[in-house]
Amino acid sequence: MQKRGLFIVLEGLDRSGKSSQCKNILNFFAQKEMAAELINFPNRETQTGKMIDGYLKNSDTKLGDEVVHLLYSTNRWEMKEYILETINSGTHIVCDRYAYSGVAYTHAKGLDFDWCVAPDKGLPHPDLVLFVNTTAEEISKRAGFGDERYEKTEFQEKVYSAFIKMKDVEPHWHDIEGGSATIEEIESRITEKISETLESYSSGEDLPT
Ligand code: T5A
Ligand code: NA
Repeated sequence: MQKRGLFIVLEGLDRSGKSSQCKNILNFFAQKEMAAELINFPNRETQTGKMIDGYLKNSDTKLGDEVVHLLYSTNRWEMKEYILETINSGTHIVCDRYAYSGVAYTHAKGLDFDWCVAPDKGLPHPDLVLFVNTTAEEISKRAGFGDERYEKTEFQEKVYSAFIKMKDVEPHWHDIEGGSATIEEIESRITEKISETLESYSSGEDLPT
């Protein structure tokens, strides 16, 4: 029986290096001759994604915090079947941000934690959530920081605290020490954890719930 693919999520603050690491993970799988695909949220290509993109790039766009939260969640629900089909066909998924970002960013705006969690309940559950743990102060020094709506140090500090809250409620959460580590150092921490997971999950196993 063919083994299903792993569903791996990368999380972290803006500019924490998630996209760079996602590419590294794809290379890691390619070297092992394993099929893997990259997806990312927000998926700016879909109907809801275009609304989110406009909201992020243009600070004049007025959408209530609840509306934005539900758009982000819907944007994930649009991809539910695709995620399940891909994994069940034996292809690994590397996912740049997921429901954890959804909760962290909206909770950071002051909305109730449980309310933030609710709309994503029932989505495919990842095997591994890799949190690139880099603080707001560290990322504020990076290239491009400040280009989009949420890229303000004070707000990123709140997002960071909200991510830390999720550690306690997500059993598949793994901190990857970011900080002053180089892209290569972070990459080796990530691939070590993925190698471990590849060995420990068993054939035909369903996604964790
Ligand atoms: N959002 C998202 C919500 O509010 N709710 C949700 O439900 C979801 C899914 C857009 C925004 O949407 C919010 C969160 C975001 O504010 P996005 O499109 O994923 O989300 O945007 P970002 O996460 O901001 O993407 P970035 O490209 O800005 O950040 P990455 O992917 O974390 O970082 P990356 O790899 O592009 O690197 C950024 C820079 O840092 C350097 C890189 O070379 C690059 O210049 N860098 C490092 N420098 C030093 N040391 C390292 N270790 C480095 N790693 C990378
Ligand atoms: Na950004």
